[in-house]
Amino acid sequence: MKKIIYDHDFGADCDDGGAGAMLAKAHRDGHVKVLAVTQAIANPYGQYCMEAIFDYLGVSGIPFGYNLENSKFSGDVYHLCTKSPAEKYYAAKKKPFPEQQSGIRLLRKVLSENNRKDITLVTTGMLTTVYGLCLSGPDDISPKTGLELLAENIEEYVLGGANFESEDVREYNVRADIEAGMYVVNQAPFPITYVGSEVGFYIISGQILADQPEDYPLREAFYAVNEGKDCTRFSWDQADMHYAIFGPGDFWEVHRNIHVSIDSEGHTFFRPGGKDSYLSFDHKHIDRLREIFNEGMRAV
Ligand SMILES: [Ca+2]
Repeated sequence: MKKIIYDHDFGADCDDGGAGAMLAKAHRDGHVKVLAVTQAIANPYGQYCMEAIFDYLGVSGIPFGYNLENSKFSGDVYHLCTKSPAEKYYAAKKKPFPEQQSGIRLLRKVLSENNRKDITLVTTGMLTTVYGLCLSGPDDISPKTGLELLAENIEEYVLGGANFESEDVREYNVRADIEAGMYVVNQAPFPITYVGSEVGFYIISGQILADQPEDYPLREAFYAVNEGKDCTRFSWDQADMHYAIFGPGDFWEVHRNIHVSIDSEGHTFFRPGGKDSYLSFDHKHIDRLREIFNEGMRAV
């Protein structure tokens, strides 16, 4: 069974939560085993809300890691779609918010205990966590560096970010933390499979959330991003997660042996001959993928 580590930036946007719901259900239904869920932003409500979605969908026992290492991404904008549903969820359950543990330390522990190159790492946010993990040195958890742990345990890294349609686009996930983006994209030695922002941009999903129970945290998150008027959104992170869980299948074409780089403003450049890959898809599949993403986000 495929093992997955998921790192996200759920908070300012809602598609990370949609990807999280798809992942929780794939775990619950025995398609994958989730080893850890971590966050790139320093917004605890984003992770509280992600934990609430997993709980709502009947998934427990997965370790969640919080960004306790830096506060680059904190403040109200990162609470937009997660604070209110998280507060309501735990208040209704009469439970305190979950305890916070360091995501980077959690990942070092999970990787050091795994000892096999069979994990899929999927990220749907800025590259802050991966960068921090790469730079982490030997400690009480492992004598190995983060780079060594990643190289020994990650079979595929599915990175939601960059853009393979236009060099004019400054894609958010690679430029939001540009120091991390330039390191992970330009210097990190491990191969990366990119799901560029042009993929999810063409698939609008979330329609099904209108019919879901009002106490489903993902439903409120989607409405919050649209000021309560609508519950649909681009499917950047769901596209990333769908490939990470199910592989190429009938939908995704994987372009291999590509060299990918970004400049200091976040523009993407790519050419043949390298360690990386990127996805594309035939737009005749848009309607079917929207249905699949909606079904993946459905609670009842
Ligand atoms: Ca995201």
